[in-house]
Amino acid sequence: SYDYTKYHTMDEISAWMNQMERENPDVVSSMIYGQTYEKRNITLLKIGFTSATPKKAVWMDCGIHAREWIAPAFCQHFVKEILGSYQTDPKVKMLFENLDFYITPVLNMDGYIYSWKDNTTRLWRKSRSPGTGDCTCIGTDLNRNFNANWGKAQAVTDFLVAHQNKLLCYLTIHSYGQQILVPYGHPNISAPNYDELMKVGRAAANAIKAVHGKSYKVGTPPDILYAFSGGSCDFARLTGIPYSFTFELRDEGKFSFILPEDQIQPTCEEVYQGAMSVINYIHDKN
Ligand code: 0X9
Ligand code: ZN
Repeated sequence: SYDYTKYHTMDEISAWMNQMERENPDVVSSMIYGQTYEKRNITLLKIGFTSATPKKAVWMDCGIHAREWIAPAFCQHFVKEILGSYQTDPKVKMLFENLDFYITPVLNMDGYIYSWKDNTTRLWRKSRSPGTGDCTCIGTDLNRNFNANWGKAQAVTDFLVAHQNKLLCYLTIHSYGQQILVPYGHPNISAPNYDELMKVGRAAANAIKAVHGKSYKVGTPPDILYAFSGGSCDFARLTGIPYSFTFELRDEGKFSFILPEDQIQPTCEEVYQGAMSVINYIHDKN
């Protein structure tokens, strides 16, 4: 069976996605919503009970940045956990009844594959599209281009705008730093529901800490990381999705992007509780 305590190649993850769909036809369907620069299909798993009435939804993407391998590992863990518990855990069952999960395990597929190529490419961050103008450089930072309309960020932009009315929550999974970031990346503007976002973020950090004792800081990027523009989390909030969070997973810098495989399971366990804390809050409020 699939080993969730190891990092997997894109081919393995694609096969795993097919398997999830095949084994859970009642609650999982896949959906292609864009193409990468290298012409791969960007695919999400839609998870939840089918319903005659329209449902609200939760978005989760992993692997915007190629080298952050723990992020796709988390998306896979999350899918495994909810599929393994919705029949027995009444809380997860209720989520399946009232919400759809839209989960993209690897958004930047081209970059992810490139980061698997060899030791010299392991730390690749961006997409693999060529730069514009006369620059010969390759790669677009997909988390700086959510207001400019190019590359792969476009597929997510289109999806979020098209589904904006039903999306309650946008979660984007990154590493590293152990942080829960709330909008915005700009130092002088704050979200209209900033206080509530901080409250929900702090509750998630407490849920994380309760699992293995790890501390995750909560705040806006300028307050606890650095100011920047064009992040997906900002775009989601600006578009009208009320709850938008960036999770920066382990660690705090010792191994940074090369998080050892023996930390996959504990990291995923704690962040699962953090994400569920956010999702349950949003579910109960709506
Ligand atoms: O710089 C980034 O894109 C993210 N950090 S990373 O080291 N994973 O590259 C931070 C994204 C935070 N985004 C918002 N909260 N807007
Ligand atoms: Zn990142």
